[in-house]
Amino acid sequence: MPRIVVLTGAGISAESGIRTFRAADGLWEDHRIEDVATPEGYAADPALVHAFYDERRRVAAAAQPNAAHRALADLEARHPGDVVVVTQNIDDLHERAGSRRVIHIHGELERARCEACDERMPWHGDLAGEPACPRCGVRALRPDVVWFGEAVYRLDDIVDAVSLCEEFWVIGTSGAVTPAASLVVIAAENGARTALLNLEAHEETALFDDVVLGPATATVPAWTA
Ligand code: BJW
Repeated sequence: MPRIVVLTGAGISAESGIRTFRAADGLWEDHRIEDVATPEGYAADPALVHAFYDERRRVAAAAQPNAAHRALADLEARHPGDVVVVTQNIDDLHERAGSRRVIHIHGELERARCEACDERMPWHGDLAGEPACPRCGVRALRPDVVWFGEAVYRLDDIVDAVSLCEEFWVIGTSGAVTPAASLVVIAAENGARTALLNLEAHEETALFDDVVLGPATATVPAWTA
């Protein structure tokens, strides 16, 4: 089991040019994330939701990992087997920085899932225009991401790792979305030392043993050095 579990959120990719969700500029064409990232929102307007994710796939593909992603990859390289990153982000900047053990609790932009046959597959292009599923031929492909009300990925593995780790660090997330936001309670109850590295304090800040405020590209390299 890894000694250090790191939970990351949109804040770690902000300085790579990927917008966070709940900042003042967090709206997408006047839609809140809660309106586009739900099964109900998708059922009501699939073209809108595809446009939202197609744009984000292009932005993420053009973005580069920053010093915070690289610092976590360096930490894992220095301590093989000791570090796992659980990311809420659907971009692949941790992997491109060199992190090897990454769990995407909310899915991945570069994957699609067929709602007809449940096949999941790598996907690098647009989903607008409703391409057919290569397995069953039905035009029912959606981004392989987790929307509100849907079960997150690999929660059992994540809870096991968080329960047994010695250090639980949370980087760049508002703590507004469960179950990811509840992991700090599990870590603390099981004796891990907990740290929050975030641009600003938020409602969950009091749950952590250590709090380091500032931009991730400055705080994470210093914290992991
Ligand atoms: C920096 C920085 C810098 C900026 N340096 N820091 C009623 C109905 C249905 C569900 C619920 C309900 N009530 C509660 C729920 C549960 C719900 C939930 O939590 N809702 C809340 C909103 C109340 N959760 C769920 O539904 C989850 N599923 C679930 O519970 O399933 C139960 C179930 C079990 C079994 C069977 C079936 C069901 C699923 C949650 C899915 C969340 N999905 C999204 C979209 C994913 C795809 C996509 O990316 O589009 O995940 S929503 C969005 O929020 C995304 C993010 O991963 C997630 C968290 O956001 P994050 O990362 O924290 O970003 P921000 O913007 O909020 O914060 C950024 C932070 O960074 C800020 O604090 C900044 O200060 C900081 N920052 N720059 C450091 N440079």
